[in-house]
Amino acid sequence: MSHEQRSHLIKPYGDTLGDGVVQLSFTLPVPFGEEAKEAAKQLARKMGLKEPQVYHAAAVGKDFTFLIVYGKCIHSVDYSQIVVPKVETKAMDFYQINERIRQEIGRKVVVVGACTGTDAHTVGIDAIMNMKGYHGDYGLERYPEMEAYNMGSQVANEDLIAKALEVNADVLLVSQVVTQKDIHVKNLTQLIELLEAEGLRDRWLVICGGPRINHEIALELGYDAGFGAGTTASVVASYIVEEMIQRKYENKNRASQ
Ligand code: B12
Repeated sequence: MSHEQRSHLIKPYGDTLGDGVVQLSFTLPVPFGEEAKEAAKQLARKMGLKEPQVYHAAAVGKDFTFLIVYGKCIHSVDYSQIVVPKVETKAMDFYQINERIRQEIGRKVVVVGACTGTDAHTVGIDAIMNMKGYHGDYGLERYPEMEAYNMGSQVANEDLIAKALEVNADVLLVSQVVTQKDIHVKNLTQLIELLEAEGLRDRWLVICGGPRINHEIALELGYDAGFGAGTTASVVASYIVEEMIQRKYENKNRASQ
């Protein structure tokens, strides 16, 4: 294997490059003591860690032990083979986005968002839509060239669709935070099925987001795009605007053919 190829194989880095050192923390259902530490080391070896060492162990109540273990990972991955589908739109700022809408769309972009199903987490959708935004990045309600409707949480998919029809939306934004028993997958899938059944799927850009959502999952579930943890409104708005402009030109081209 050439040096070039070898250099793409990566593993974690602790003291010296390529030493593989990682830190694990976990709780075992046994009382604090030497047996708990030995059990942690044996588990770490089974996980592929060489020379495991217990750096910290503490009782969590009388029957549980919390442990921090260091060890050397024996595995590596070939970084040159990593492919991650993601939204490729170049992010613009608040001013550039509004200007782009004025120039290229010529009317307000209408966005309806909600955290759907039984999911009661509003903070994520608020971060994207509320006036004050998130991380110093204004939410969509602040954009003069956007009309943003935030329906809050625990919104039924049917109600989201009804609102989108009522306000003649361009975009649906769906937030899913709870993922227990894959409830997010069921819920996100139901929305797409409803849209398809009503012949509405191609009418809107449909975007989902949440801490365990990414673009790849979103595409698999039939969405146009997906955004995960740490997303800011301007990143989403940049995607919306560029995608709408691209579709506008594609439709024009199709019509003139
Ligand atoms: C605050 C909170 C609550 C609050 C919610 C208050 C509210 N008004 O939202 C309360 C106390 C009500 C709550 C309740 C519950 N919670 Co809670 N909660 C949290 C907590 C601590 C923070 C979530 C949060 O606000 N994050 C901050 C926001 C900004 O981040 P975010 O949601 O990821 O959003 C960002 C991105 O994901 C993205 N994004 C999100 N949505 C969208 C949508 C679009 C369109 C786009 C583009 C982007 C996008 O952009 C956002 C900004 O970057 C998390 C743990 C954690 N630290 O994350 C648990 C957590 C989410 N909750 C959890 C659970 C289990 C529950 C309960 C089921 C607990 C219970 N047994 O009752 C209930 C759920 C009830 C229900 N019906 O939904 C679990 C979920 C586990 C899982 N994988 O399913 C977590 C992870 C805690 C845990 N470790 O167990 N919770």
